[in-house]
Amino acid sequence: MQENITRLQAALDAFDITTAEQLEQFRVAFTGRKGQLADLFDELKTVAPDQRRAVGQQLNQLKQYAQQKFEQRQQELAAASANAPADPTFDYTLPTVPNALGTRHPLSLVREEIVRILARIGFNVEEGPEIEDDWHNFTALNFPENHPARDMQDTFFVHRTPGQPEWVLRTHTSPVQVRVMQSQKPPIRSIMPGRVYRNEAISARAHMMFHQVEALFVDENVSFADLKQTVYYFVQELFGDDMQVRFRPSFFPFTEPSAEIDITCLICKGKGCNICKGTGWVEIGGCGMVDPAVLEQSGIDPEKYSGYAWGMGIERIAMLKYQIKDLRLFTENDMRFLRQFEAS
Ligand code: 2U9
Repeated sequence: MQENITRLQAALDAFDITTAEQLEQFRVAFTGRKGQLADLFDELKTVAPDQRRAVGQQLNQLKQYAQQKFEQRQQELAAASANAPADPTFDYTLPTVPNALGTRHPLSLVREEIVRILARIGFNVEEGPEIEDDWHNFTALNFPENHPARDMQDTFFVHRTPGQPEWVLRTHTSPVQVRVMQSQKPPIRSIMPGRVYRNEAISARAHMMFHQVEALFVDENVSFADLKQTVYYFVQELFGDDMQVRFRPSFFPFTEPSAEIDITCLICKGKGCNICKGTGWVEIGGCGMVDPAVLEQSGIDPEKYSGYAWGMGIERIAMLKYQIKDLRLFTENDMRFLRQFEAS
């Protein structure tokens, strides 16, 4: 046994550790569970009982010695590799792995494009509160007291306490235009993109929250011809030069006369398909001359000034532009949907 101990001590001393591989070889050969130290501890059973204690102590010292050597070399190797000179075979001019960038939401893309197009012809962006009073959302816009749009079914009411002012989640962005007319003097040329709310069940075609953009131009001698030219310009900038525009007579409480705006169906280019129900046209919004009563309510003299206004749903434009078939995709944050706008 003594001989074995001396031999092992010599082997431990002689073992050179200069690499990580040698460190591992040292561990396997000496200190590991099946190493030479473990073998000697097994042999302890064969030592005469009166010597066993002393030999045991010797073995423990040898084990400590081996472990210390292992740990010391391990630290030295770790320190050496931290200070190691750069790998000469590595090409530092290689491009880095690109960061995964976020994408713009399709509604933001469309809103930004609409704002850019209209900013080029002098429209500025205005914002207003999403919680509105009944007066700005309905009364100032000529909605009679019993108009169905005020009904619980269409409008989210924030307060319905008798004697308290009624607050609503705005059902359109038109109250912002009222606020602009109250606080500014003509000429007014502004657009209002923003979120609006309606008390609707969520489906592929309807949502309780969506986005609108409205345009308002108030000045002396503004006519329906000005409105039509602005819409022609806008549609051709947004959808392309070969787009046709059609105005269909309609009714809104806040405009007179009023019209719906149709454009050539983007899918069949006017030939007729199931998207446009065979008509060759799709609706993108509504428009009209601001009702003189609305101008008056907002503090603008209808004898001196006239104005046009038009409005569109941003979701509707995005659905037509990108051929999106379900409104719910805009709010679900499904990465498979959003990633498709990476390059836009
Ligand atoms: C003021 C006066 C008039 C804005 C207008 C429309 C016609 C219209 C809809 C299109 C689709 C809303 O998102 S939608 O549901 N809008 O048809 N909006 S004229 O008229 C105004 C606005 C403000 C003071």
